[in-house]
Amino acid sequence: MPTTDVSPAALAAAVLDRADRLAACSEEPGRLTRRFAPPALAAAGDLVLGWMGDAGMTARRDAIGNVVGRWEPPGGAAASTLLLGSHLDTVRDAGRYDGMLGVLVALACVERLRDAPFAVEVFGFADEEGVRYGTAYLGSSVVAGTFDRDALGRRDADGVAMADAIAAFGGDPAALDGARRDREDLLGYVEVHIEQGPVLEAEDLPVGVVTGIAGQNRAEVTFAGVPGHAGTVPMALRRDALVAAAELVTAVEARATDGLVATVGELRVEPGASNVIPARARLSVDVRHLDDAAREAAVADLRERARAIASSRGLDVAWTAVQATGAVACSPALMTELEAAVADAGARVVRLPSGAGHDAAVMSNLGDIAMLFVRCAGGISHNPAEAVTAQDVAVAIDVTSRVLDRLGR
Ligand code: HGY
Ligand code: MN
Ligand code: MN
Repeated sequence: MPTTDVSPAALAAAVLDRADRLAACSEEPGRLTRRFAPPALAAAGDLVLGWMGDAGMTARRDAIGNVVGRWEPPGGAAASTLLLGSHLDTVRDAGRYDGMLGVLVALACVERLRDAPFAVEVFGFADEEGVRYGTAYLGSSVVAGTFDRDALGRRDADGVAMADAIAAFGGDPAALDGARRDREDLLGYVEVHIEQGPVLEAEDLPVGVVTGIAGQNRAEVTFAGVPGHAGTVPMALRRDALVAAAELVTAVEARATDGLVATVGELRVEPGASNVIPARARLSVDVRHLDDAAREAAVADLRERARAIASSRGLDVAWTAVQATGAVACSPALMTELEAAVADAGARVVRLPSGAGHDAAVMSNLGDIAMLFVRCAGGISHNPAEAVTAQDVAVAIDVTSRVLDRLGR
């Protein structure tokens, strides 16, 4: 839906309408779940490719299925490029703005761009959340050249290997290295994203400038005990895998102190019958902190605690480190541009860290990064109640456009 009125307010309305259209692309009826590589993600990517084409961009998919649009200035091939974007995949039962807002605001800024001394590329990354394979940032890690090829063998809950999912999605597992973006012409990467927290609402501000992105560890822990009859095995003789997992879950919560957050979001029990003592319990552990040493110390403590719990209960335990991403600082030079643009747009400047992970953390391997947070209602995210206002989206479009203007001078 190309818009002739390119005012931030008009484009903000288009962004919200497009977010609604993308939200209809779901794997599950009645709620928004769009993991890596199902037809729902293909449909969402096709919509974005169409809008990119309408905006005068050359649009394509890369080897892992990211959608990439490139806008060239009227004068032809530019010597440098600014990267914008965010992700198009979602968590389960997700909100419609986490990721998608950044792609759509970037697209809106291109729609109002008339001239610039550089090109602009907009990325809609195919997998940032890592819901299907447990590893976050599949899309941006391919672009940044940090993709871990060992992950190609990981299997999803249905036993589908990642390499097969990529091929079925139309990508090419053998061409992932070639999809790495050169860094020579890059001005940097700027990502617009909902805050997913309460600070901007508390400050009564539409946008904020991000200082850094917390590091995160993802692990899978499996306790293995002995299945048995729920009615006949005496409590003292049990080797119950789920009770051990429950002990670790409360230990994870107890370890989250001094700015550290830790979460168990997944728990699978086998064989999974009410009258069978659990033989195996597999849980995810997610640990975050802005300070890498604090995060790594907490992971080491929890790993030791899992071993002690298993030992005290006569069980086996396996702790598999799935992924570790260090904390990343945003580029001071790009932050200065964002802060000036926020001030020029008439908003008070506030700086805030990101507890959530973002593709920008991975894109920092290519060069300078910066992020603009947009207020979201109640700070709610990873939840269908996720919401933004058209007014705040208009400010985000205005500020991001001003950043492009400032970088062009
Ligand atoms: O988990 C995160 O921080 C992000 O939503 N991927
Ligand atoms: Mn998310
Ligand atoms: Mn996100």
